[in-house]
This record gives sequence, C-alpha cells and structure tokens, in this order.
Amino acid sequence: MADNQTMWKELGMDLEMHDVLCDVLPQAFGDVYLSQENRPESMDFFDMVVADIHGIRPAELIEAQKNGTKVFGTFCVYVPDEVIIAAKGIATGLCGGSQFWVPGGEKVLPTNTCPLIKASVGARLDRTCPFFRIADVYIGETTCDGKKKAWEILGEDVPMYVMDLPQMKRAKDIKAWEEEIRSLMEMVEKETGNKITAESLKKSIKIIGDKRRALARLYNFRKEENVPISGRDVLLISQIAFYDDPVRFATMTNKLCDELEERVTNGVSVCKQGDKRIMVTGTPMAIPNWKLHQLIETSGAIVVCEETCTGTRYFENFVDEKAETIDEEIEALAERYMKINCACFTPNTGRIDDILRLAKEYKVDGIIDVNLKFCNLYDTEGFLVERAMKEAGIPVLGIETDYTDSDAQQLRTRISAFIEMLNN
Ligand code: BJ8
Repeated sequence: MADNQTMWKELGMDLEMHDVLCDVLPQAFGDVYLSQENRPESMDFFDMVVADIHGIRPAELIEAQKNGTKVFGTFCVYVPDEVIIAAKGIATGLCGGSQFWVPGGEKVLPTNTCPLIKASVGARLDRTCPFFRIADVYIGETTCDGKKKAWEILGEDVPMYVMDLPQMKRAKDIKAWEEEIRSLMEMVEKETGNKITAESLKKSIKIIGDKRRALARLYNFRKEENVPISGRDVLLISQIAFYDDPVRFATMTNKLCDELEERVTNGVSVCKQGDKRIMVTGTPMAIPNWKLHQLIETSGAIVVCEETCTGTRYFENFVDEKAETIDEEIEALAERYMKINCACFTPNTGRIDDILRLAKEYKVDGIIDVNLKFCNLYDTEGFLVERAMKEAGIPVLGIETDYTDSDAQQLRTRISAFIEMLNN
C-alpha cells in the first residue's frame, strides 16, 4: 500500500480524493462478492486482482513503460487490441463504472449524459484513477454522440486518437472500417516505434483469440442446468478481461473453467431450487458496476448470460486465424469487428437475432433489458427488443438505471415482481 501511495503520487493523482474511493470499494466488493456462498476456489485470482485494482496492474504498466512500451487506453469493443499488441503495445480498457467519478464528469459535460461517459471523463479530470493517468494515448471512436463530444474535451488533456466507426454494415462500410484499422496501425506504429508485420499481427490475433475462446468456454458452463458459477462472478471476470494481461487472463480463466468442469461432473451448482434463469441485455457494465446483477441474484434468480459489451458482444466471433498476409489479416479483423451488434448501427436487426439465439442457447426464463440513463441508442432500441421478445413469447422487463444506489429499492421491487411472475 505504501508503494502504491508513492506510485499514485508520481502519477500526479489527487491522493486525498482517491483515498475516499479506496475506502468504499472493499465494502462494496465484500457485499456483492464475498457474501456469496459456494464460490469456485479459482475466483481467488480475480478477487485478488480487484482487491488491489489500482495497485498491481498499474505497477505492471508503469514497469512496461520504463522499458519503452506504450500503453493505449480504449473505450469500446470495436477497437482492435490485436493491432496494439502486434506493435508491442499494451491495451487497457478505460470505461468508468463508478458513481464516484460522475460529478467530475458533470463539471464539463451536460448532466443528461450517460454515466459511463461522465465517469470516464471524471476519472481523468479529477485524477482519481491510475489507469487514466498511465495511458500514453487514448483511443476513442465515433459510436454515440455523447462519446464523440467527450473525446474533444478529453483531447485537451491527453493525446486522443479517434477511430471513425461506420454506422451501417454494407460492404463499403466494412471496407471503410478496414481503412480505419490501417490508419490505427500507422498511429500505433508511430507511437511505439515498432513496425507491425504479418507475423506479429498473426501472433496477436492468436493471443486475443485465445482470450475470447477462454471467455466462450466460461460462458458455456452457464448453459448447464446446474449452473456452476454465479452471474456476478462471470461479470467480474468479463470486466477484468478489459485490462488484465491477455495471456495471463486466458490462463487463469481456463484454470477456473477446469474447476467448473469438475463442478459440473459432481453436480455442484450455485443455483438454488427454483432460481429463474435471467439474461441481461443492453448497455455495458464497466467495473465496478455490479448493481443489477446483485439485485437479480438476491431476488430468486441467476444471471446466465449478458448480451452486452461486458458480455457476449466482447468475445463472440473470432478473427480468421488462417489469414496470412497483412492485407488478409486486416480484412479478417474488419470482418470480425463489424459483426458486433451495437445500437449505434442502423438497422441493427442482427442484435435482435443474437438475443433470440442466446435466449435459446442459455435456456433463459426471462430477459432484463437494461439501459444506462441518458443512453438514447439502447433506450430507443429497447422498444424493438421488447417487441421482438414479446412476439417470441419471452418475458422481458425493461429498466433504466444509473450508477447511484438511489433507485435500488425501487428496482428490487420491480425485479422481484418480474421473477415472481416467471414463477407463475
Ligand atoms: S460497442 S455499447 S462499448 S459504444 S451506454 S457510452 S452507447 S450513451 S458504451 Fe458502447 Fe462500444 Fe456500443 Fe459497446 Fe454511449 Fe450508450 Fe453511454 Fe455507451
């Protein structure tokens, strides 16, 4: 801890304010995570990572920087980590998931901006997150309007590079994304001083592919009738995936999966008799946003799948690893990334297809479609999601929330009533 204090000081952080955050996180983590019974032992690693979230990984990143490595901060699952790794850089997710950072964002952004954006901007401007201090370059993208404008404000404080994401999925849009990936490569090569070759890109495609395969393996266990791991735990792992070293992350996730395999064989489950199987769809849940999962899983249900960017949208679909030349690899990257179905695309019917497919695969009893307050994209698309689910006979509850706890009681009432309804 003493070493952490020195590190945070050297990063120019506001230590007094940061201490306040450090004081509340362990309590929140204890309430949501350590209170669970019968957790897999291999969660130890992930618990340890979170317990020292602003210590262990930041120290690793700083060590790497001392050896000349550049760190790139990202905010969206469309930004291909493969390119960064191929140039011997490090990618780290920067999305803010705590109410603690929201007031800092509100100093410069309209109040009616989604909390994810406000928290991300606040974490940087208030100097209360080491990851936001360490990243050499931020990589934004043109997804929603709130983010686009936030990049301009963040860009006054930190080097900011923005990828222009097309908002349709015609052949020419996929081509345009390919071009954007090429431009990203040029920027990353310039920053790192390292040339990306067909070979280095092939290696990084495999590294990220292994990480996605580990997550896919983990999610598969949730399709079991006797689910061996809670939704809260899987959410935590998915959140950690955004900033941990990808090779270590895949190894530790596979280790956990080995244990889950044994649990399945031995019929060990975290479900209680009669627990309802819920899929959460909608906006992402950046760390440490565990609110909804906690409410659902303490109201007679278990979350078995997240159709979110901290869920299936992050790991489904693989980059073709047979691509050999650099052009083939870039094409393969563009194709894979443009398969993600974010509500910033129009039309976005692929997302409805995904939700229907996932509902079957994970044998869900009901869907909770969540919208982060002031996210117009997912809010509007929620109408189409709810209509499609009703047509398919899948019960759905639409909710809107933010990072505060002020609506927790009201949400609990609505979620409990929904689960009760699934029981009848
Ligand atoms: S691919 S969901 S990570 S953009 S919730 S900031 S959309 S106002 S986070 Fe996202 Fe990429 Fe899409 Fe996923 Fe804007 Fe909505 Fe806020 Fe959002």
